[in-house]
Amino acid sequence: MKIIVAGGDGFCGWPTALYLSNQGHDVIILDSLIRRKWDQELHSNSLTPIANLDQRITRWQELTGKKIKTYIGDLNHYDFLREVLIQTKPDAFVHFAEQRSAPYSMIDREHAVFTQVNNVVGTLNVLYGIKEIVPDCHLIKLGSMGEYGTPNIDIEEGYLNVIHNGREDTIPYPKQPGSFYHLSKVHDSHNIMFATKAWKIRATDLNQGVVYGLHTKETLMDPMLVNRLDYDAVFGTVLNRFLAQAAVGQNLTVYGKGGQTRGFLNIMDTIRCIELAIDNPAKHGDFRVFNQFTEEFSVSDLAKKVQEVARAKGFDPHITHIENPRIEKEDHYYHAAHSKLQDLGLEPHLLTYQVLSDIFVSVLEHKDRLLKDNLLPNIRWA
Ligand code: NAD
Ligand code: USQ
Repeated sequence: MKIIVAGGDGFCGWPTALYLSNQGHDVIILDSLIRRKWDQELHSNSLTPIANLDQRITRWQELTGKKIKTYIGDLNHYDFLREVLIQTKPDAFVHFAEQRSAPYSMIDREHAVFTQVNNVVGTLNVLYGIKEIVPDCHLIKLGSMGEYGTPNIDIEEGYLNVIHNGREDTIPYPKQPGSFYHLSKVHDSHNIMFATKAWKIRATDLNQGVVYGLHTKETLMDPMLVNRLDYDAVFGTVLNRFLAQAAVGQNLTVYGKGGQTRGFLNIMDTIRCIELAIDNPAKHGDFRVFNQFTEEFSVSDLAKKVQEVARAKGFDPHITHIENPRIEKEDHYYHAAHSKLQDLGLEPHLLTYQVLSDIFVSVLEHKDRLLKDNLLPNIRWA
């Protein structure tokens, strides 16, 4: 198939593009490269030294003979997107290309506005582009488990059956997100749902949990193909952050009580879930929603797991409960359905001691690049 991977220079997009290329698909990366500029803005870096996109795809072609075409541009620029769709006529459009950090969206008004415009307008343009140029193209859009928030009832996959005043209906599951970033994902979901109904296009919204790890079979083929790994308090996600903190002898920063529970998945399962969505496309007019995670953990659980793995390697990180910079429940019920991707064939890579230990070893290899000033959070929700 011909597949556009928008956001293909990023943490999830790069290994997905390589994997799909390796499976024989004709892969096209579309990316504005803005993620690299945010590193400059935040005086931050990827823990792993990442090559530029040209070097990456050149190396990939040298190693495998497979060509990945790139288009450098912004989804917010419709003329650019339109031209890419006309030239490539994709069968599937995998959409990772958003500002994905909750703390970044909470820096100030400008960053909140930027995040919502970047994400919501970018996705709206993709919807119009598909309608106008490639109406059969399957949109596979990365949403977030955080769209649902942490309700005191079970979370379903996208929809909820409700009986109200004696009448029954199936409605979109209520959304109670916890940042302007997560809200942008909710707005995207509503726009996609409306567009699929109105224009009979086909879309899958993948409500992904927090991703951990960095390597995949393809990124391990050569140092030039290594994936990025964020550990800073703005873009680093919690488990990768704890591993980086342990590697440089810093405390593991549990925010508040640490009972915050989320769905998690290994980056290797991210790429497989995308493949499953591509291989089993949504029907025209169908707004399909999958919850994309494999296990639930509290933040405190994860800190303890990292502490155990680090101790076995001769480190002794302390777990510290620091004041929570976010407004979120720190002790709550959490039980979310996530069977649809497994029904399609996902075989989860679970967070075993060995898996965690292997990721820790990869983090240790690059620990000298870590900028300690970037570890503690300084963006507050209140
Ligand atoms: P990332 O920041 O590493 O990559 C995103 C990529 O998109 C970057 O290369 C960036 O340059 C590009 N981009 C952003 N805005 C763009 C625009 N307007 N036009 C063109 N390119 C643009 O993020 P990631 O961790 O790879 O996340 C990818 C997607 O998955 C995001 O939509 C995110 O919300 C979602 N997601 C990520 C996680 C996670 O834990 N990383 C979890 C759940 C969902
Ligand atoms: N947390 C800590 N200590 C830290 C960092 C985070 O206790 O040092 C806590 C946070 O307070 C939060 C939880 O860990 O309760 C998860 O935080 P995170 O930064 O790992 O993840 P989050 O902000 O939710 O965002 C990430 C991705 C985002 C994606 C989301 C999936 O950056 O793109 O949408 O995970 S989900 O969480 O399911 O919404």
